[in-house]
Parts: sequence; C-alpha cells; structure tokens
Amino acid sequence: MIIDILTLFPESFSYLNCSILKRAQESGLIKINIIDIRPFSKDKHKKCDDYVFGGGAGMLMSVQPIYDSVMSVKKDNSKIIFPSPSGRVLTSEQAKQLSKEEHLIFICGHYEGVDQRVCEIFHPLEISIGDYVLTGGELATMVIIDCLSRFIDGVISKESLSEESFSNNSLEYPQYTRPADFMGYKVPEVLLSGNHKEIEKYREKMSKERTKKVRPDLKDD
Ligand code: 6GU
Repeated sequence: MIIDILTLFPESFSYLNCSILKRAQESGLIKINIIDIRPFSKDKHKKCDDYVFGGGAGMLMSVQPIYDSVMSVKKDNSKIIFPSPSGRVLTSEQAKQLSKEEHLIFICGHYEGVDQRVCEIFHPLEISIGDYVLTGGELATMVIIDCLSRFIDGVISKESLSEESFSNNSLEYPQYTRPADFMGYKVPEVLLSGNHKEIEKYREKMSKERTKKVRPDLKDD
C-alpha cells in the first residue's frame, strides 16, 4: 500500500518511523510519503491559510495549496481521506476495509479547518477518531494509519489480530509475563497451570466481565 500524507507540519510524523510501522515500511508492505503542502502555495509568501468569509474565529487552510498538492499525487485508484471531527467515527471494521486499498491520500487540516471546496472538489472520506477536538488532523492521520496497517497481511501476526480488543466486539482479557510473583502481586494460578482449556475459559470470562463493566455499549457477538 502507498500512503501519501499532505500536511503543513511534516515534522509531526516521526511516530510512523518507529517499531512495527518502521518494520512494515522496511519490508515494503507500506510506503509512506510525507508531503509538505506549503511549497504548493502560489502566494508569494507561501501563505496557506486565510480569514473566514462571513467572519468567525481563527484561520482556515486555503483551497489552492491543498488542491495542487492532492493533484500532484492523485491517481485513478487513490482513496482520499480527510480526518475531521465532523466525520463518522473510525471503527476496527472500517480500518480493515481501508487496509485493502492500494493508495491512500490523507489531507491534514489544521487551525480552524479547511475551505469547504476541498470537500466539494475531491469528496474525501471524512473520518473522526472520537468525540473531541484536536488542534489538527496530523495525530488523527497517524491513528488511522496505525490502525489500518495492523490489518495488512504481514504487519503483525494473525493471532495478535484475532485475540485483541474489538476483534469480536469485546475487550481483551488481562495478560501477564514473568515473574509469576512481583512483590506479592501474583499471576492468576490458572495461567500457570498449563491447562489450555481452563485458560481459555478463564480468559473468556475475564473478557466478558471487563466488557460488561467498562463498555456495556459493545454488542455481544
Ligand atoms: Cl480527525 N481531527 C481533529 N482535528 N479533531 C478530531 C478528529 C480529527 N477526530 C476527533 N477529533
């Protein structure tokens, strides 16, 4: 998969060069390009924002630099995503669907947002990452990329995908590693028993309990 990120703040994206996403890029499963929008501005001072018509707080990102930066990378098979608190909230299922795309383009808004004509021209898929507001789309873009990358074959193991939270609309059971006793805080006996059937039963029970207590809104499957 090729991912092009259009942003006024390219320096925000170092997280994508760590750990699992770093490895996914090194092994050629994902290619991520971070593209600075500013050089595309036709303004003589490379200005990329302006006041809001009709009045209102703050500045909006202008349509021209975004239009030209999108056109510089857009192909017939590109899916354009505009992370925005006005979009539908990202789900695991949607991330899985997105992981099948060949080319994703992310438009990162900043300040008060972007000129609406960006949406009128490109009809991007608007995705929110939750019911709160961030100062820009950069963090949301990284959240979406991180989440969908895990569904690309080879990025993580198949077992990790099927066992984790949300994989069947429930939260993950608690896990422990060595030592079995840390300052008197003990690992539950059943996990040391080697009885795989009992371990599975215990994990299912813990998962159900945690989901019911913390996220009763998640529908059981
Ligand atoms: Cl995608 N962008 C911004 N700026 N704030 C958000 C968001 C996105 N999702 C939730 N809050």
